[in-house]
Amino acid sequence: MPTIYLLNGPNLNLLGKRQPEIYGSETLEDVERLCRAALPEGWDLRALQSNWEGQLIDWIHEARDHAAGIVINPGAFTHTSVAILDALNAYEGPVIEIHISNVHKRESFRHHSYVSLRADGVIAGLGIEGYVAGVRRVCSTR
Ligand code: CA2
Repeated sequence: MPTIYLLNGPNLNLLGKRQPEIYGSETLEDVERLCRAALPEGWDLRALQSNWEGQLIDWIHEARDHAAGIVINPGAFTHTSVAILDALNAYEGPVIEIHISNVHKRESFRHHSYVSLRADGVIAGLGIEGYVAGVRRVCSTR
């Protein structure tokens, strides 16, 4: 069964619990529920969140053999992590980068993304709808 890896990075476990003016009031559980609802028949989702860079990298390595695509919000690692970029470069399927907020409307340090050097698509500023669009895109490119 084709499986999408939905990866969320640091602090995104707080979604819906803090800073609703930036990130909205929906939780990560809501994200997973909406993404599952968007899956075509016969597809599966593996939804994972970690505050640890190495854990995210291990899941990206696992995705090499198990995932039909990766939908990833790397959180602040977006702007810092060559290691996550390297891991994604070793993955062959589609990669969609998601940001809940419009990072380009925010501080300049959020304007650069290492992950965008690999991502096949980048969605920013659509709130949690961006994740659903990312999942739909992976399904339609297969
Ligand atoms: O807009 C996004 O999705 C970000 O990836 C979120 C990251 C931020 O560092 C990026 O620049 C843009 C931060 C995630 C923190 O998430 C929280 C959610 C609720 C409350 C506190 C933090």
